[in-house]
Amino acid sequence: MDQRTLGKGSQRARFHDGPASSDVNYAFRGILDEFHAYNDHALTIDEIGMLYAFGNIGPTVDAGPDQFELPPRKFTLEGSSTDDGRWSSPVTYSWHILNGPGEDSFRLLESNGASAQIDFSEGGSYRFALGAFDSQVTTFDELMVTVRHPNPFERFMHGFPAIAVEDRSHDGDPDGDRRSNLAEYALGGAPDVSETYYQLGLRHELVREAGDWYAEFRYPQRRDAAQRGLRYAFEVSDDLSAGSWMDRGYTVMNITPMDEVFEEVRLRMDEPLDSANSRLFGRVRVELRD
Ligand SMILES: [Ca+2]
Ligand SMILES: [Ca+2]
Ligand SMILES: [Ca+2]
Repeated sequence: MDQRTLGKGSQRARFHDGPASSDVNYAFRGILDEFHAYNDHALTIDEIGMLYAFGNIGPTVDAGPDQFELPPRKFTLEGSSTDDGRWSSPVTYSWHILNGPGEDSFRLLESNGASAQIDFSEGGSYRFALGAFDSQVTTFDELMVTVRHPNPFERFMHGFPAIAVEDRSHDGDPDGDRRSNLAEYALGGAPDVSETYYQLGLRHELVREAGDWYAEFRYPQRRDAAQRGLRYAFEVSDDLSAGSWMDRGYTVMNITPMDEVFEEVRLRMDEPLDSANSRLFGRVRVELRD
């Protein structure tokens, strides 16, 4: 091995030659293999190990598999991570949106460790990143999600973000007004407000013509119902029992615009009322073709 000159020794430096107290350069004559000094003491093997890679290896993080053509509703992203335990354990997680269709296109419902529950309201492509932080180093992994575009009913329900995701179906009735979400959508109701029949524009009256009494009914319908695949069927019953509803002959008298979105249908039963059938109930049944 070549003889090398180390830097100036200090009074405390010890080499093979023993203590040196001079302030002069001197030749090194031993074999130098591995030498670490820090804060005036020789490092232990563990401390030496910690110096490598700055003593820490960043977490390995996996944001989970890419997702394609999800329906526009709640979905849980499941990530994971492993780490060497330094500098602190467990690691902390953070989810980030890198790009998406727009600001209001999704909501983060809940984030718990490496998983995140997201409510998607717009179709398109999203890119998320999951970060794992071991209190010194953050590492990221990315995830691609595509969401199909919501249909008009789904878009309507997204207008009521306070309604729980599981209450958003056609048949759901989160406001308990015995009108399904689909009926609210079709008749102009709010699925989170309990409306009376009158508030919703459902009316009935008796009209007299040529000595006979006829029942008339009015209800709102969407002006673009056909484009939306909505169909309104009017049925009547004498006693409201489940099996008694039937399609009985009627004539649409007129259809009057109410506003930009809705119009009022007025129909008259073809059969005049007689004293024998003193009660008649009407209802609108709504169907949606997908
Ligand atoms: Ca680490
Ligand atoms: Ca309802
Ligand atoms: Ca309602």
